[in-house]
Amino acid sequence: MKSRAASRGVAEKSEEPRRVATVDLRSDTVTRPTAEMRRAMAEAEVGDDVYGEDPTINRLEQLAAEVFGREAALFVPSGTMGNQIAIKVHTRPGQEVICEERAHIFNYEMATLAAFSGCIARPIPAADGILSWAEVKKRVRPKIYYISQTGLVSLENTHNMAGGTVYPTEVANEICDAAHDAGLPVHLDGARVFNAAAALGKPVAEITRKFDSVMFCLSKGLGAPVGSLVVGSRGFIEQARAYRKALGGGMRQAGVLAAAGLIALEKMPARLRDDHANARFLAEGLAEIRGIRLDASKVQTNILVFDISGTGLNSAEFSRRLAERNVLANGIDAQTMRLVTHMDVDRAGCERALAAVRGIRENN
Ligand code: TLP
Repeated sequence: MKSRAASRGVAEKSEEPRRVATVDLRSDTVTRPTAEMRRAMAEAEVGDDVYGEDPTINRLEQLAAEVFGREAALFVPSGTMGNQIAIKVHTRPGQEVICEERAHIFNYEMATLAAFSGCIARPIPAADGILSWAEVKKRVRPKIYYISQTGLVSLENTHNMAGGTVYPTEVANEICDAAHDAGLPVHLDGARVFNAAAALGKPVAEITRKFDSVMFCLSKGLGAPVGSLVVGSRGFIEQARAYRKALGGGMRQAGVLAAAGLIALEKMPARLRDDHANARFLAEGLAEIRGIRLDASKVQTNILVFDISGTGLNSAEFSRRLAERNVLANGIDAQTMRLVTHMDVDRAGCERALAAVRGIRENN
């Protein structure tokens, strides 16, 4: 059978031998650029983006603004930088940022909301990572001068560590409307918002319309090697551009990266359903394996998290045994594993991953 690399026209022998042997389900961040992206990168027209003169970045920012129905967009090196710039624009030092307790901005962004924006998180636990206005409302601080004030509400769609869960659009809209009535801006960590849109069968513009700002990643399910965008009003993006520079994110001739990003944004959303079907396939197979606990019906997108305590192994040992069988996956905590499907893992790869897990169970 032709491998994915071969079918995408990549010279796998010389460039990427690992792809053939290993099923890498650690994250959708591990994808490598397609042959078409590599060609576009080689041929990209570039200029100095700090002067606003990189035509490829300008095209990407314009396209992103159009796709999200916004006035403007800003290309940033990473999702983390995009989120943290948005938090900085929306808040003042001494304020609180409401988010779900497993949120990426709170757990995986190096406490930058404290270090850069001078804020603290006000995390809220929520089933499947999906907040409701009823829960958010309880944590909005009363307007009393001697207590810290809420500065921002931040949602994550899809919610990564909750297992790629999707916000029902009405729930997100209600939070945005009510937060706005309370005078609060709402940011969306939409690292995987195209996965959410694919699961809901709606355009990203429709499911994000009420947010004040949205960050989305090109370098996850969309397969670009580097890059994220922040979208919002012209005024918001003007401030964001200054903070991007402050963080060292003025990338000069980064049109070589934006060229791959354009292909990611134009062509790759259409294939995310394949990743979702593969994740569901994996989930259904795993649910049948003794000692593994997961509800396959909850797997809506490309991420699955499952409990392995019934196997008697911790996640470090489980990952090690998977790696021995050429399957890579990470634990979230001692009992919980996360698998993420993406364009470099096909159905045959998922079958091999399932066989590896069955193999582990037969031997322990
Ligand atoms: N997520 C990574 C890890 O950092 C956990 C992954 O492998 O899933 N928001 C969300 C919801 C994310 O999942 C991530 C990355 C980011 C932001 C940050 O993006 P980058 O890695 O580009 O800074």
